[in-house]
Amino acid sequence: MSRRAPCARFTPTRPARSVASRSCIPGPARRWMMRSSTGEDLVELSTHGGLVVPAAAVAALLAAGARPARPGEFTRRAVLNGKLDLLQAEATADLIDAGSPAQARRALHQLDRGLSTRLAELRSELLELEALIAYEIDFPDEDEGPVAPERVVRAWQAARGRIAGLLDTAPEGERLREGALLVIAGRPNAGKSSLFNALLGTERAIVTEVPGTTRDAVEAHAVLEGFPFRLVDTAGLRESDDRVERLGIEVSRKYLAAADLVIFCRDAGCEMRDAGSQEFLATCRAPVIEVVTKIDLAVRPTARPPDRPGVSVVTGRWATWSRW
Ligand SMILES: Nc1nc2c(ncn2[C@@H]2O[C@H](COP(=O)(O)OP(=O)(O)OP(=O)(O)O)[C@@H](O)[C@H]2O)c(=O)[nH]1
Ligand SMILES: [Mg+2]
Repeated sequence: MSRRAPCARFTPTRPARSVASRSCIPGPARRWMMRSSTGEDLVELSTHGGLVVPAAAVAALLAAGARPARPGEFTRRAVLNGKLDLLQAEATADLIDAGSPAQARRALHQLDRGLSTRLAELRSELLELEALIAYEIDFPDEDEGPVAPERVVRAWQAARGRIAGLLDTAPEGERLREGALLVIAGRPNAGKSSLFNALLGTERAIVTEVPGTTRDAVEAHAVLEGFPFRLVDTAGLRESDDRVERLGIEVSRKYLAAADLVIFCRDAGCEMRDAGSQEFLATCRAPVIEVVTKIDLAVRPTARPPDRPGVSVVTGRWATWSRW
């Protein structure tokens, strides 16, 4: 294929003939594009749809010496040719792996050089700072006089502020990529597994009326309101003589220590805060959403906080206390 002017396109008037089978590759369009995403010359062949025609076209190309691209090969070529930077290449993989709209949005933002631009700006700020300091060290007696200390301080503060901003958004990025760790905790029989299943939309965890049913943490990925979560159902928190249950509670505590967000379930029937729950809520580092469960069984009392959310997996209702 010869090199043509940028963006030149070539559409043959007659269908091409395959090398291997001499059969016809009918196609509405074949074209060369010079401004390709990889930065390399590219021939794009369009065939009619279906199974046979595209397969015949691919077979003909393979017979002529072509080979299928390896996974990520075009992105790699784009990086090598300076069309994408490494962060954009990573964003391409993130976009392909995106399991939620929020992840896709973030990957697209990065493909659009979101983080790359911020890093480029930081780089130039650091270079300016370095130049100011180097000037002061190397040429303290130059005619132009010393660099004003305020200028160095301003440059330093700008760079430091940008680094702090990047560090601030890093955990958020990590959560979006991996899914925020959302742990469902509470006393035994509080309805944790039922809520877990309802959020997942599938019967993933065992539910029974026996307190202490869940003995190990059950983890699943979920997309809630467009955001990815690692949802974890845990063993109910209580003092227990049962060795297996104690081990399960230990696992619960480990998850709770690592949680990004905790849903603390409280059975509407026994809603008064017990000492254990109080202690837990006081020591939990992650934000805690207290949820009153089984609201279909509750009789509405008068003196309750109006803003605590309540749920019933039986009726499918989710409401704040004031609306029960
Ligand atoms: N009426 C009613 N019953 C519920 C509701 N949610 C859970 N239950 C029942 O409450 C009991 C305990 O539910 P689970 O979801 O197993 O409770 P848990 O907190 O996971 O219990 P453990 O695993 O033992 O700690 C079961 O019999 C459920 O059917 C609800 O919203 N309404
Ligand atoms: Mg359970």
